[in-house]
Amino acid sequence: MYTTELQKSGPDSNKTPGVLVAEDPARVEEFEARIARDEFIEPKDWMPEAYRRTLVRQMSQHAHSEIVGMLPEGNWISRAPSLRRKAVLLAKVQDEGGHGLYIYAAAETLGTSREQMVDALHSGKAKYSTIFNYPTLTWADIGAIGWLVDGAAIMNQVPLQRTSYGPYARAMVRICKEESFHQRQGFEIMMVLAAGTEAQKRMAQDALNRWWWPSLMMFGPPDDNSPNTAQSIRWRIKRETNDELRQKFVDVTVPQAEAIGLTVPDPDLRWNEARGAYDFGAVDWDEFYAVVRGEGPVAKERMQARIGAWEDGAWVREAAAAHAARRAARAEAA
Ligand code: FAQ
Repeated sequence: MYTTELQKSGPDSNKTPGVLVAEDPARVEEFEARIARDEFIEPKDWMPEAYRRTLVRQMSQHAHSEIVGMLPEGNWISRAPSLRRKAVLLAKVQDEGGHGLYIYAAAETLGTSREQMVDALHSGKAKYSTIFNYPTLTWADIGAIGWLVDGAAIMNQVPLQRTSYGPYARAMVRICKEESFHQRQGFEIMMVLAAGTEAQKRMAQDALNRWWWPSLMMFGPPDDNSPNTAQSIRWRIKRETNDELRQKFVDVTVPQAEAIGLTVPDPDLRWNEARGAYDFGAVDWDEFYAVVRGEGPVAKERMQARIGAWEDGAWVREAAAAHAARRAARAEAA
């Protein structure tokens, strides 16, 4: 029985954090059988409280990542080198905003409000992906983000199309299609720069050098140090582990770098014939945990931008709520 250890609050006492309440074993058994049959769990279905909390944690972090992830690229819309690049980047950044909204909406079906999730982000209680705490210094960084960051995001999100919670899985279907376009536009930027002047090629290589290791960190800590993976795999929330996905990403991306004449900044990288996969060097996990703790190079700027945008947008939320209330009152009167 998994629930008793994880259970911090039961369905009847879930406002009391820290209270250990066992779930009804018959309901848990039925829930586990549904998971084993690969059925989707839907919002009105019974679910263990720990399953619900795990989903809210992962989905809200995921939604926050999409929204915070708009900032590094948004920063380059006004400086894109051509009208075509500007239009494409604008569309991409808007897509990321849309992804955040789908996932927030899916998370709300678990009984948490958008305000609660946003408040957790702004107060530092909720995490967002470490990758968005690094600065975008040159135009090539926009290529590197599309190629590597969206590439890593797709690798992680394709299996999430079969995650066990229905609304999350369905949101992922559209998101993956859009991420695929994002990855290609990033790769195309890198391809053009890598085939350009010496200075452009240097710029592309420098972006790859800076974004490679943080991209590998996106997959989370190694499996033997990942407190959530085992249970999330049992619940089929995660379909593949952090290390499995990281390996797949390396295997797919290294030949892409070679194809455009760029060098992956890892002296230990080599093809392992026996494994049919690349061996790669050690990720700097001290850096990862420092960034998770909020010590990333531009972490403060990112949070200031998000909090500022939320405060500046208050009048829009108020006006929309007033409009909805007036419409509802009119409909009731009619
Ligand atoms: N950054 O036990 P695990 C994108 C935390 S979307 C920060 O392995 P889990 C699109 C983790 O929360 C990118 N924190 O955790 C885009 C946990 O802490 P907690 C986001 C991290 O959940 C592209 C602790 O470490 N994608 O990029 C990170 O089983 C371009 C222990 O870790 C998703 O969120 C990290 N990298 O596995 C947008 C996908 N890794 O919460 C704009 C959905 C781990 O217990 C531009 N999420 N932590 O306090 C997932 O698949 C999982 O949540 C993982 C982590 C794999 C991220």
